[in-house]
Amino acid sequence: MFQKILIANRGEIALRVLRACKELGIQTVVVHSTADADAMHVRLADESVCIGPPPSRDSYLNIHQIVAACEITGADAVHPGYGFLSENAKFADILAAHNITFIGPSGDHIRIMGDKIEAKRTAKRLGIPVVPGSDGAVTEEKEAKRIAAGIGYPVIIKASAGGGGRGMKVARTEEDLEVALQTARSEAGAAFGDDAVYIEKYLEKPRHIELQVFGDGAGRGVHFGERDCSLQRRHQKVWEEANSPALNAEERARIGGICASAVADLGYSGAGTIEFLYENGEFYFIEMNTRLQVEHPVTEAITGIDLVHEQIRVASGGGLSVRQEDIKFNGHAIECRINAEDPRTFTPSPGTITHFHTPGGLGIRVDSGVYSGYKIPPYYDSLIGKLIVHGRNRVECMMRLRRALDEFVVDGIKTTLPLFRDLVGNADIANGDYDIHWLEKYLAKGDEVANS
Ligand code: MV4
Repeated sequence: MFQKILIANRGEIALRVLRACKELGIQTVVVHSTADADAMHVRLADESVCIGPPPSRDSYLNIHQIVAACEITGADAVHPGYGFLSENAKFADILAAHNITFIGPSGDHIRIMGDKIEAKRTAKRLGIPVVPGSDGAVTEEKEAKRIAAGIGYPVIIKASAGGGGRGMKVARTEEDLEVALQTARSEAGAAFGDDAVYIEKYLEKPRHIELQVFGDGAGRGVHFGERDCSLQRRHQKVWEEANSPALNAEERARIGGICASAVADLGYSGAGTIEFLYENGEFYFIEMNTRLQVEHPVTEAITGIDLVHEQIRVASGGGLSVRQEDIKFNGHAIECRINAEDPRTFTPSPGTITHFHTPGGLGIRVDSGVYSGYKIPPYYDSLIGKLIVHGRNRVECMMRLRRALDEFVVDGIKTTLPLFRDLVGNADIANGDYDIHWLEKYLAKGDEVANS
């Protein structure tokens, strides 16, 4: 087991990882920018190292400074959290070269999944159902038209170096295709320095359902069920739940089994998320994320398993603590992402939190790095906390969530809490009847968040 883990992140996820380390009796080091000297993760860690000025590229993304902080403190492993360097293959490789364990998959696995064409090719080879489309990159208009005619319009053109919604163009007819292909290629070249694009059938009203998987790096793979993350705005998740209101136990076991054996065959190590679009009872792979995700607590709530413990165990060579048959799905969990943003416009609202009071009671978890009197710096992501609610079933979970939202107080800044107070009263949400476009349509109607 590791003696000392360096946490290369900030905010709620730095705290999340700290808690797991403390439970396992592992010493902790955090790195921080000058803007985060007063942050909770700095206060709670055993040691801290200031690694640079506020901009992320000079601090949380500064590989040399982070490696130096490991050498100075004698950390034998790094947990990258999510975002920042968590899916940076070069960072994983550099740590390995310094005999420091990256708590995550190998640089090679990160690299494969970071290239969306390679990821899709790999998924298909491993028996995961993918969206019908081109076999690799498309450059010529003639070829694009032939593929699109084969799968049928509408089609979507995606950047291989994109992901998470960046660099996509929909073509509804053959007339649209030429412009869509050229725009997608030039935008991808400008944004990512790689103009490779691929074509897929465009699914009109899917849900976004993702499978939590784990590999032990030695040929074993398990799945921890799915999360429904369809409620998004501009590719930012807002509300996530486990299980998906759209799936039954048979569908879960089937797609879960496919994902677990794919991860095993790949020799994958650590936590991963296999993202699907789900429409008319069918799953279509879109991407794989090679990190712990923001929304992992809903999976922890329904399985009772600490996924960060599992990451640390696997990275240290101790293997997974569970076999597939030990993983049971109990009840229902919902996560609300509380952002320091205007609930109507989503404009960031940094500043001082004058009062912060979190809900409590059975089935309530709040993961947050902020406190009363804390000043939110303007440099980073606006997530200030996550409310995770668990109930024996979805109805109980929703009742408890409504109550927890009533108790939650965040004064001094604007937050997205009023949006969630509206959503818990909505009939479609109560029925679990939503797709990836539901939230944007709801927000466009503009008659919600009346009492914010
Ligand atoms: C799609 C799609 C429809 N058809 N692919 C957006 C994020 C990126 N991970 C993939 N995305 C999409 N890919 C096909 N073939 C629709 C989206 C999409 C979306 C996906 C998940 C959650 C929210 C979304 C919002 C708009 C578009």
